[in-house]
Amino acid sequence: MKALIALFAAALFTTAVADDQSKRDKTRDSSMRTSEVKFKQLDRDGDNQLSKAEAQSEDVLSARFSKVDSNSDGFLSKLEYENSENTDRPVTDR
Ligand SMILES: [Ca+2]
Ligand SMILES: [Ca+2]
Repeated sequence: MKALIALFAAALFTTAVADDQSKRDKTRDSSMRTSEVKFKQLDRDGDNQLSKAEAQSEDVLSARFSKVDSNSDGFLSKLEYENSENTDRPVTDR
C-alpha cells in the first residue's frame, strides 16, 4: 500500500512538473510567435530553412542574408532567422 501511495505521489509530482513546463513553453512561444509566423511565411517550400530566393521577399533580410547565415551554408535556419530578429533592433554603431 505504501508503495502504491508513493507511486501516486510520484505520478502527481511528474504531472505537476510537466504542467509547469508546458506553461513556460507557452509563454516563450508567444514571445517568439511573430518571428515564427514570419519565418513560416517566408519558407515557401516548407523545408524549415530559408533559401536566398525565399529571403528575397523581405528586403532587410535579403540584404543581411550573409550576416544572418551564421554557419554560411547558404540557408537560414529558423534559429539563425530568430537570432537575426532579436538583434535586428535599431543598431548602434560600435
Ligand atoms: Ca525553404
Ligand atoms: Ca545557415
